[in-house]
Amino acid sequence: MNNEPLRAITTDEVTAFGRDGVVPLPGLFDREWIASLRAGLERNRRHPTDRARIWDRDDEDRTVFYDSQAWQGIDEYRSFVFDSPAAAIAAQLLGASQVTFYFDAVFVRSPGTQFETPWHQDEPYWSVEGFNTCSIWMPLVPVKAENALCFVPGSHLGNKLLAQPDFGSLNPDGEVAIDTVDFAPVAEEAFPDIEADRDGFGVISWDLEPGDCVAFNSRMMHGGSGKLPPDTGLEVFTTKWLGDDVVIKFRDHGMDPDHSAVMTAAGLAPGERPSGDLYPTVWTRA
Ligand SMILES: O=C(O)CCC(=O)C(=O)O
Repeated sequence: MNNEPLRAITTDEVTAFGRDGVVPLPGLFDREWIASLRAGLERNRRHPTDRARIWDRDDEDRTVFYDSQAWQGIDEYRSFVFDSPAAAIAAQLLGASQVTFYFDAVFVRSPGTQFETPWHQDEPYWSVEGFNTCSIWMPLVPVKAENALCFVPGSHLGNKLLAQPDFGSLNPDGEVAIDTVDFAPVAEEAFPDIEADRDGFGVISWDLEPGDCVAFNSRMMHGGSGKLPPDTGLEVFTTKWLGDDVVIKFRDHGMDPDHSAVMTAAGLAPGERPSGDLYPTVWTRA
């Protein structure tokens, strides 16, 4: 399994990440990483954490499975966090002096699932704040651009708090054991209807193969993945990385996943940098 990216990240890719907030990065992870993560995902499906939930289940029992922060119980995820090139890739894109791991999340769609991820930004849900963040979205199976996660380029540069969808409400199987709150009372603006004018918003996505990834800033507007053909499923493994300016912030509304309890139990407080066993600094500039 490769510890360094399979090829060098180009200056153009670093520039695109800063300018657009998102960049596709083909061919960075070898097939052993993909096989290992798929094995981990299979066990994660059999032994979900208490943060797991079904985002959607349709009449034909097709589902979207979600779990997060499973890395401590799944060796393959843990190994990816510490031994894969992911932290170094994030460091290069962010120009960071150190990169801290925040959490992992998986999104698994059974073949033919029509459910599309609602458009949103990540940072408003997080228990941290800061501009220097990098999510690495890795499909573990081939995905076409029309089914992959989509982005509004440059949307990481807006700084208004938009009304985000309540992901806690996504669970047709019953109550979600988390306490999420609607953003509407605190939002300055409604979230724009991206689907109504995809061309106007310049929506982009890419065909991706296992070993490719898309890196994006957590302030990016993204969503729209799904609507799969009947014979095609989608398995996605994501990791979230924090650069230099990110500190803990507990929000009044909508934290999901809400890390405030585990952070507090670990002795971490708002304003501090996430650290310790739960939030390891995996990469530091030599
Ligand atoms: O893969 C998806 O459908 C959603 C991914 C996502 O929203 C994220 O990684 O922040």
